[in-house]
Amino acid sequence: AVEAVCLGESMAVLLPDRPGSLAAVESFRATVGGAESNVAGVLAALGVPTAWVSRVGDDGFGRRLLTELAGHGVDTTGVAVDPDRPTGLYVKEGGPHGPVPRYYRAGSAAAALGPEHLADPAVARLLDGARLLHLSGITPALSDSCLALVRALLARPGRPTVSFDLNWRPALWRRRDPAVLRELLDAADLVLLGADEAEAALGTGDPAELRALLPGPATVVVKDAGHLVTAVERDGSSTSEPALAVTVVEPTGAGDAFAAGYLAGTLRGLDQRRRLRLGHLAAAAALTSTGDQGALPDAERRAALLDASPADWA
Ligand code: KDG
Repeated sequence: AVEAVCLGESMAVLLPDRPGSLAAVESFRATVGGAESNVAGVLAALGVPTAWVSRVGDDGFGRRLLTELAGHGVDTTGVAVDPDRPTGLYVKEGGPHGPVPRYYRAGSAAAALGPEHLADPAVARLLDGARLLHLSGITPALSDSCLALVRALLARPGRPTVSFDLNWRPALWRRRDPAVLRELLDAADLVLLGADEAEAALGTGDPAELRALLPGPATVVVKDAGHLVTAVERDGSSTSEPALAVTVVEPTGAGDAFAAGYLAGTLRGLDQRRRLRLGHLAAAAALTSTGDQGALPDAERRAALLDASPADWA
């Protein structure tokens, strides 16, 4: 049975053949991406039966997404195919401060997601059976109906535990009020965010201040710029764990991988320190590979790494 459900839009991704303005790019490599489906793929790789719930267009990019996710062992029975709207697309343009996403996703199949999709029998079955529902701050930025869906999921009677990754995407909030994010995060059970994005979206990246701002969730997990991650409980007690020192090949997907590792550890009943470590391990795999998802060490190696003493760890 499916233990975890990740809901959100995924897109086709076009990677330019050179850094800099798209005006000068001659060719692109096509791949796929999407925060929540990245989490789903890594959860599945970690042995957690996981479904991705979304909508795609009746087009080649949509079929590519379904094939890719199924290839990662993710259940896609909750993904609807929209006959009228396209699969979203984004292009990564190289900017002076790193790659900037250029989105072509307004009016996409996934942007049409709304509360009525919870009545879809395949989606209802997944949500009723799962222990964990993973959402992100991208979905409520996509459309009014997507925001309504996120609200309905959080208010759903008997809903699974909800984890919510802030995933601040300023480009998606230009014409919407991001103040709603605080209300959504506070209604979740577990919140994951980076200190810098929390500063931009919520006005503070400080773990204690974030805890005061978000009294609802049982745990708030804050990743700081130096890659120390701190899980703060409701009573203010906290556990911090540093990231692995790795040579970064490509950072995309590392935050999603961290979330998946942390969530897999939570579902497996690991203690807080090992949850954070499993998050760091999964993030390290993503950081040291070119795709959104890297190859994880096998289960035996993971267990050894999770038990390593801090001196062995760095
Ligand atoms: O976390 C990686 C995602 O940012 C990427 O895959 C695209 O989901 C995406 C988004 O909306 O930015």
